[in-house]
Amino acid sequence: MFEGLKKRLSNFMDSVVSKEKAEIKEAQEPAHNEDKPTAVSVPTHAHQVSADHATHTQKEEPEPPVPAVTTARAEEHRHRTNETAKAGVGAAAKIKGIIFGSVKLKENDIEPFMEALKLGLLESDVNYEVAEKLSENIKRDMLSRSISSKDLNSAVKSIIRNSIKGVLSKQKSTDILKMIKSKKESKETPFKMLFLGPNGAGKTTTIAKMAHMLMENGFTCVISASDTFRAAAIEQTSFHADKLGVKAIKGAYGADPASIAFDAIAHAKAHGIDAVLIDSAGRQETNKNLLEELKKISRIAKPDMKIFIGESISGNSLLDQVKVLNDAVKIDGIILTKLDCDAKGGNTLSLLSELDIPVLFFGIGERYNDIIPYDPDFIIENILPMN
Ligand SMILES: Nc1nc2c(ncn2[C@@H]2O[C@H](COP(=O)(O)OP(=O)(O)OP(=O)(O)O)[C@@H](O)[C@H]2O)c(=O)[nH]1
Ligand SMILES: [Mg+2]
Repeated sequence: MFEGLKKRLSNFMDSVVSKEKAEIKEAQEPAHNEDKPTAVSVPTHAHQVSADHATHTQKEEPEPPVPAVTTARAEEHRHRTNETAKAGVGAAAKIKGIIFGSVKLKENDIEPFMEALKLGLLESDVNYEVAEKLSENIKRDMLSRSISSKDLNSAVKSIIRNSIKGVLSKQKSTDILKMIKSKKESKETPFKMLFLGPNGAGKTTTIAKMAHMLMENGFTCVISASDTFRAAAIEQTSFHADKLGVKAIKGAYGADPASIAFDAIAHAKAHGIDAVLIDSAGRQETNKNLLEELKKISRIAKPDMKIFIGESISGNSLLDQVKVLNDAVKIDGIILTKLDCDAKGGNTLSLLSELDIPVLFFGIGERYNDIIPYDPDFIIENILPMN
């Protein structure tokens, strides 16, 4: 799951951390060496005075007492020498935080990594603007903080995780189950959901998963088999409906999908059913006729939610697909499928950063319960686990 992004981000983190560690080590080594010799390496005036005295007198005279003033000067010199040595250590320490235990990264230090990060994000299907924004955020965070030199690894990781979380958490929270409940309580059932998106993205499977979820939460539902276009689409819907014990409203192949949705809504109203799940034929965003058909279903069914079903593995095209369909019918929510496959994951970041449409669920397999609510922490744990 999110394999590409995961690899890029941990490579980035490892390279920043190992460079910093190497520099800390380098800065520490001279610091240790300087500590020891400074106190003894610089001869004091006191020693020099007594040595000169011994050479010049050539006699075994008792050494005269060192004048008080000389001792004071020697002390002062020793003190100054030690201070100079400390200042040397201090400079290294300031850069790499040996004394204070923290590192302050500098722009020049991290610039090459930021370029590598941006490239890595692009290769993981994050689009250009988002890759730029994200690496700017990460860079700003890195430069603005003192990072604990003892725990560089987790400190750098936290910075990256927080930047990504900023992108992932900006969407408004949308709880479909709550929405269905409140419509039911105000006796305005059914709650209508239209599922749309490209061919093979997982619309019909996701409808079956949603029906299963609704029933598990005590709601009743009916499925509108409104894909009258693709061969075997109606049988596929019936298969799931039968398995789940849910009614599917069907028509003939080639029939008007909007009229089938209309019938399903009428059925739900007549039987006090809580929700209608409307399937639709897969369409490419470039197919004008199918876009018109979608607008018609939307006009007639008046869905409470139009939900785009997109594949997490569809790379950079995902964002464009959503934009075109959003222009056509205004999308209220997104479900990303196939996260169990080897998705690079970057397109999820792009989607959340670029659009103001909430991601509702993730599809993580082919079974009915392979669907989980959108959760930024789930993504972050997947792409850069804390432990
Ligand atoms: N691994 C995995 N497979 C999925 C997931 N969701 C759907 N699929 C599979 O994707 C394939 C296509 O799913 P459908 O539900 O038929 O997709 P669709 O969008 O209705 O397709 P069309 O009706 O042809 O446009 C099926 O084999 C599903 O089992 C998912 O989350 N993970
Ligand atoms: Mg389908």
